[in-house]
Amino acid sequence: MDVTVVIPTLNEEEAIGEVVEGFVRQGYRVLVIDGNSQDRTREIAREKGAEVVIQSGKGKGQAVAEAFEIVNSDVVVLIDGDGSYLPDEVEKLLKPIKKGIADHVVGNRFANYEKGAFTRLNLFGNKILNFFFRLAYGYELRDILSGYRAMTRDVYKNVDLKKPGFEVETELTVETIAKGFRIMEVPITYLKRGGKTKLNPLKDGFRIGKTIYELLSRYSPARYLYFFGFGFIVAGLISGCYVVIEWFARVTHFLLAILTALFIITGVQLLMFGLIADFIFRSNVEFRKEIRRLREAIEGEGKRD
Ligand SMILES: Nc1nc2c(ncn2[C@@H]2O[C@H](COP(=O)(O)OP(=O)(O)O)[C@@H](O)[C@H]2O)c(=O)[nH]1
Ligand SMILES: [Mg+2]
Repeated sequence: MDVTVVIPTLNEEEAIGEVVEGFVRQGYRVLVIDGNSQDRTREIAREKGAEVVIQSGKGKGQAVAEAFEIVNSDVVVLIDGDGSYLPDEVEKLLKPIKKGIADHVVGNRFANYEKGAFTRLNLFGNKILNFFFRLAYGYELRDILSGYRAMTRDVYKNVDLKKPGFEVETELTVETIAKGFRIMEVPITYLKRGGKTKLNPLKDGFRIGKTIYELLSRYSPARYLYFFGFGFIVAGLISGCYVVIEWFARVTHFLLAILTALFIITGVQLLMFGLIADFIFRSNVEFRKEIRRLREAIEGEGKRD
């Protein structure tokens, strides 16, 4: 299996050498995609044996998308250049892909993290965003924002990355499940980073939350509609109870009664639309899976001939 390690960097001179060396030592090809660092990042990376490219745009997301266009190996490993992940643990990520049981493997940092690797705000934000993700998408994942992952060519060539910045991990995760690829998590170690973080916990945290929500309407429209429909029905039930209680006390609220009916009808309609959307979405995913399976079967035949 031909593997390329992709490392997006922005002023990571403190740690990049060790990260690149850790992979080169194991015989992997390393591509550093740099955001025009103002320190010695590129020089050090080259010295240690990485290929270095300067990204054409701005942000980690843009850098990753560009790297995915340049690379064409069977598998891509994505990792931060800040020394917070261990190159020696890469086998853990590659194993499920080699075994053929996953297309995208994410290193779960919560399994084993060094004290101080997450700030308190960071830990809290991560937990909230992961919880929000599980609620919205119904996928049992614990660390959607991890920066250490491995993907097959099928995945990294097919994901649509539109966001420039730190929303990239969210997009990678959502795109993978929406397109019917198999994603799984494996426990990894997470260390305190060398150098300063480029992520602003509030601003980027908010952007990530917004991305989880936005992608939901595109990829799990059913749940999006269920949320709305459920809201309308609850509102209808509350105003309905009020109308009925008042009616027993011989007070009739005509307007509120009409509003109640509208709330409930709208709510039920939305649930029905959700059901239909869910059906279309699911069969779409199934179709993609089936097409991929067929293509693999045909390619397999071709090789045998
Ligand atoms: N090429 C490129 N890399 C970036 C940019 N912003 C951050 N990075 C790199 O992306 C990786 C993750 O960023 P980091 O600050 O560690 O975020 P955190 O892990 O979420 O705290 C690091 O290797 C950064 O150097 C950017 O604009 N361009
Ligand atoms: Mg980092």
